[in-house]
Amino acid sequence: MADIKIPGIHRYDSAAGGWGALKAVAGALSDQATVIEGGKTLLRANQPEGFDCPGCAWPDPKHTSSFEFCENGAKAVAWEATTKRATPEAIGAHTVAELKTWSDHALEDLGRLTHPLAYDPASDRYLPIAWDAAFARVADALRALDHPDQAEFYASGRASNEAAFLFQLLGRRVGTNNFPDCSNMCHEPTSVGLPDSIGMGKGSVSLEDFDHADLILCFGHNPGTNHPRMMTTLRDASRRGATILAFNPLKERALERFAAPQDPVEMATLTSTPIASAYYQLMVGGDALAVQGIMKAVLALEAARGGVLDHAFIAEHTQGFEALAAVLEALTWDEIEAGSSLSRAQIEAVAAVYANSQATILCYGMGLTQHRNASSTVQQLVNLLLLKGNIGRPGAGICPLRGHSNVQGDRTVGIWEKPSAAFSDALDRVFGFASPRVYGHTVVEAIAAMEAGQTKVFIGLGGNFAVAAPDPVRTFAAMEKVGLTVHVATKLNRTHLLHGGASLLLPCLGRTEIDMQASGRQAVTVEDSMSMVHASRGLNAPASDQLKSEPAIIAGIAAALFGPDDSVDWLALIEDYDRIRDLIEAVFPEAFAGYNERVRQPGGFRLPLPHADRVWKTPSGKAQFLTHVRDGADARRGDPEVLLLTTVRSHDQYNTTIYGQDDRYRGVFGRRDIVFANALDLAERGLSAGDRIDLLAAFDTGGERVVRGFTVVEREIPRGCLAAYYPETNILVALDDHDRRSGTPAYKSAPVRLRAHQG
Ligand SMILES: Nc1nc2c(c(=O)[nH]1)N[C@H]1C(S)=C(S)[C@@H](COP(=O)(O)OP(=O)(O)OC[C@H]3O[C@@H](n4cnc5c(=O)[nH]c(N)nc54)[C@H](O)[C@@H]3O)O[C@H]1N2
Ligand SMILES: Nc1nc2c(c(=O)[nH]1)N[C@H]1C(S)=C(S)[C@@H](COP(=O)(O)OP(=O)(O)OC[C@H]3O[C@@H](n4cnc5c(=O)[nH]c(N)nc54)[C@H](O)[C@@H]3O)O[C@H]1N2
Ligand SMILES: [Mo]
Repeated sequence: MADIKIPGIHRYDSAAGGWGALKAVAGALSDQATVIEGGKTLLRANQPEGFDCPGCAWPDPKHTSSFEFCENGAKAVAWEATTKRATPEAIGAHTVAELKTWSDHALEDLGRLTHPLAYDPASDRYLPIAWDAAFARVADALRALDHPDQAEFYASGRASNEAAFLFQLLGRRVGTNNFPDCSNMCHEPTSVGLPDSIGMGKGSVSLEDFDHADLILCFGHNPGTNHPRMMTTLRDASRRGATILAFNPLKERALERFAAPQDPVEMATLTSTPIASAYYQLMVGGDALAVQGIMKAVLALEAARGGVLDHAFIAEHTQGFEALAAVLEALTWDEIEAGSSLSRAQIEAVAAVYANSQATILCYGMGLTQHRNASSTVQQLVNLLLLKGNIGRPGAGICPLRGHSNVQGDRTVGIWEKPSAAFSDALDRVFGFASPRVYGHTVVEAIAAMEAGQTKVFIGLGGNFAVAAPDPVRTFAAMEKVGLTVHVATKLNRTHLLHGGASLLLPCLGRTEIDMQASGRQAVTVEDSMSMVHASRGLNAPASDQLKSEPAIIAGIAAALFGPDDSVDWLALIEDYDRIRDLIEAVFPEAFAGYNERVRQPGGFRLPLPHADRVWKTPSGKAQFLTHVRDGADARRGDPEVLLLTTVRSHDQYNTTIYGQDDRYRGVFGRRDIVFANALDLAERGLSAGDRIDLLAAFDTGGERVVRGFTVVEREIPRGCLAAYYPETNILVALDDHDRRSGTPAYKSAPVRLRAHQG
């Protein structure tokens, strides 16, 4: 294989997991000098009395199991529990201009922020500031707004329910619904697409359902890297004889084979469990047509032999079947094959397996949601399930794999730019004010507002807004027009360095740390991908005695803004987080009934999921088959020269946090400046594996959006498709290229051109 000669590119022949995973953790821990502290910390992740692992949102069996080993969870914990410190001296030793030249890795690798800092324009440095002075500056800036919509309240999904609830209350009391959040870049097509179909923007399955499914369909997610604890579930299902079908342009090792690092037999014998029974390498963005093809073939099987569809379910529980059948009838196999790059025979094989399945679960991730028509594609997935009544019964259902460990919970408690009327009314009732009804900004809309010079204050509750967003040419410039930027953060990142001259860095406690308040040690709560709410308690000493908890920082700002006579006693809420949970319960009396009591039960509790009981909260009271006239979502815009670039996570990163330079399961070591390509596409352009190339955004009239000097690596990937790492290639994703309905950027189908590197 030509690739073998490229520096840093090797063949990875082992299964995912196994001894490689154990070695990698040892590496991550020793680098962060947390061998002892981190080791202890790890033993408490996802334990009844421990903290919720910040690595991902996959549920833990009742939070009562023995320690669930997970390499990437361990890295996330070690990165937070590091002994490195970004002290005022360490940060103040450099100008911001200097820091901007550092890599994303180097910025975060300074370690944990220890003191509140304020940007000093005279010296171009961050200098210490007292907490009270910092709160007063934020309050002054918010008070000085001409209009509340001049503020943006960004949230990343690591924040707890308690922090998120206070954050949305602060923003709405200021008077805006501008809550751009990481979900807008992630699973918004789920939050937007599923309610029209099944009345609820969340998954319907529980962990137990995986014990009863005989078929698991995996669309566009890479669990070996991004949801490693899911591998245990998939391995058990596979061993039980369940069929697992993977749909992914890249062959991901963990979906092919997995050795569980916790299984002594697999470890000792170097064996592994095959995961996917069949692997379908569809083209980037080909899912909508692939799924419609599967449905077309399923209907053909029904016509030929009967007994395939669940007619009783369709009649009693759904609307729109005939319209869907008509659209599928009209869709040609040529169109399906060309648009998915799967053959009719392959698609019919999937349909045959599906037709015979008694209980099917469909899982999906970012490979599905980050496209120009993603909300519609999510609805096609639901259509497929509805055909056989695969929602709302044991062993069946839809399973969106959420990203950040509490992104779902943040939305539940109100981080949403489009609040429902019921929610707004409840807030007004509980807090006695008129909350804003005009919808606020998504991430993409927030960037537009900043670009237009409308934004005076940006407050970020975690995250790395500008680096996570598309098109840094425009986004970075937009960020530098904001009057005051405020970041509640654990570590320094590039977004913190982009501001319009006034900026505050407010360091907070992480999940792993003890949160001590007036009434004693506090727990926070989080919701996993399957709507289980449970408590999380840190156990490490805080990284610095200056840190405040996220809820305390938000309350500090609010108290400074609204004064001591405010109707909400912000500082009293912080003394005991039970009081915040009581308020959440007051706003959501059904979902969170008995919150404080139930969250103290081992494993917590499950939020109500009507669709899991076949109660459809749609206007018609039925689940809807939804069809979509082809909505011109062709990202290539008919240009055959244009390739579609999908941007993915490596094994050594957490979103914009780059732990290391390896991507072990894809055989990439010590580098990230590569692009995976099909050999024929290279040959056609006179290129070969190992060549240095430039990637140009295809429809960029400014000509500025280029990635230069990457190396091409030949991979088995469908013609016309490329894959590279995020965030290095975000410059190729246009801000205007997003799912029309949800605003989620099309990070997974950026139209690009490839040329030999021009030095
Ligand atoms: N260790 C670790 N864990 C994480 C994260 C992390 O960065 N690191 N991030 C967290 C977050 S916020 C999220 S959202 C999740 C992300 O978890 P995933 O959804 O697994 O994330 P990605 O790496 O973006 O890629 C998804 C997969 O989609 C495939 N893909 C790309 N384009 C397409 C397509 O057009 N169709 C199909 N069918 N597949 C496609 C890619 O090849 C890749 O295997 O993980 C969470 N957990
Ligand atoms: N090209 C491309 N772009 C993408 C994606 C993609 O697949 N491709 N994926 C998108 C997705 S799915 C997502 S979710 C976004 C991620 O967008 P974000 O959620 O904004 O980004 P993160 O990289 O997760 O944020 C990392 C920062 O969070 C802070 N942090 C870490 N822990 C804590 C904590 O406990 N509290 C606080 N207050 N701060 C903390 C640290 O300062 C750290 O630098 O990126 C999106 N961007
Ligand atoms: Mo995400």
